[in-house]
Amino acid sequence: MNDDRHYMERVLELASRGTGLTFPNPLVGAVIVAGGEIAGEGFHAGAGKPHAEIEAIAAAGESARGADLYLNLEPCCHHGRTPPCTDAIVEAGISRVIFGIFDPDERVRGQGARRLRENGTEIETGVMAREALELNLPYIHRSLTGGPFVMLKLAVTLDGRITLTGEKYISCSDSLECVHGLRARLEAVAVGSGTLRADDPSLDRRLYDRPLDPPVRIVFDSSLAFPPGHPWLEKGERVILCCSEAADAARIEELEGAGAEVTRLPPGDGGLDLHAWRRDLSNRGITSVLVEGGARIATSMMKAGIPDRLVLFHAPVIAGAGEKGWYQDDPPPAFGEDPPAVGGDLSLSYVEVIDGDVMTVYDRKHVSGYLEAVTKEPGDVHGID
Ligand code: AOF
Ligand code: ZN
Repeated sequence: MNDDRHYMERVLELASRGTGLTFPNPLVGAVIVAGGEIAGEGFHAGAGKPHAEIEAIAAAGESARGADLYLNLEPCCHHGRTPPCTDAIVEAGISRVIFGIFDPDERVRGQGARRLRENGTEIETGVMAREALELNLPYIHRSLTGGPFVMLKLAVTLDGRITLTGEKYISCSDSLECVHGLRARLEAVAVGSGTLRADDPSLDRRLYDRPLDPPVRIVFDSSLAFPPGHPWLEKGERVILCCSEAADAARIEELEGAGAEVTRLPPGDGGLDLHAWRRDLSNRGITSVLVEGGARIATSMMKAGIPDRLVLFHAPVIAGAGEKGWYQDDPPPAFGEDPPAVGGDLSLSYVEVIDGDVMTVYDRKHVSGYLEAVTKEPGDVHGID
């Protein structure tokens, strides 16, 4: 393995320590290398806290002068909640900055790299870009589109069912841990009220490898059956209930009084208008959502073309026709009629074997295009504009 890859792996490891803590900010790690040795490290631990570069520069002290700085993301050059990292890098005398991907935040977009070059810092980009993109995919999506990143995840049997009578879980325990990892990476989790009633899920991150607060819970609940005395509300956790415009005003008041946020959505195919839902989440500042079913919500999501990524955990079991399929083709197309084109621009992104299960990850076309978007230097680097 070459040195750049070696140090970038460490950067990614450090960056992921911020998992679940940095919304709406990205995960960023930093490693300073002087004379072939790591002289300082850092990571971004939360919005408003110091950026990874600043932590690493503080740890390296004087040895940062003339050293190399490795980062997964282009350094910022703007005054946000914290001052620009580019200034700190120049001031510390770092001579070379190696980063994975450009920061698509419109306040950065190549200007961080440009600022450093103008100050005589050598720049290298694209090291482990694919991994750097994957780590911050929700952040990249939100920066490029303005909307939340929506991932639809389902555990299915070999015959595509999502229920198995007598079993709470279809997938193996390692897959379950993997799901808690997804919940940690995304800000919110969404389910339909049917799933909530049937499974009484915790929708927390308890199997993640360190303690994390639960994600924001979103429930599709047209008629507001959600109980105002639900433990999530009693513990003061954030809950967003999505109901129809016809929902009872007194019930809305009662649930809001119990601490829930309630959003009334216009009707859409199979229930509520999911495009309006996505806009509403954006207005509430939600950056990413893991949609965990059930079948009704999964089907509506697919029909409306909402999920940016689809993740299926396939368990090696056949459930049979008595169990529920994840996609509810209702009514089924007549013989000889083409099925509706659903999820037409999804393509396989990668596959992972997880103990006895197989995880397949499909991305929409725009998501597959992000690698090019974050590795190509944005704008004009020669200063003509
Ligand atoms: C970096 N290193 O560790 C992070 C960066 O509100 P602020 O000041 O924290 O700025 C947030 C923006 O800064 C965020 O949108 C992204 O562009 C960048 N985050 N950049 O160089 C870091 N967290
Ligand atoms: Zn910064």
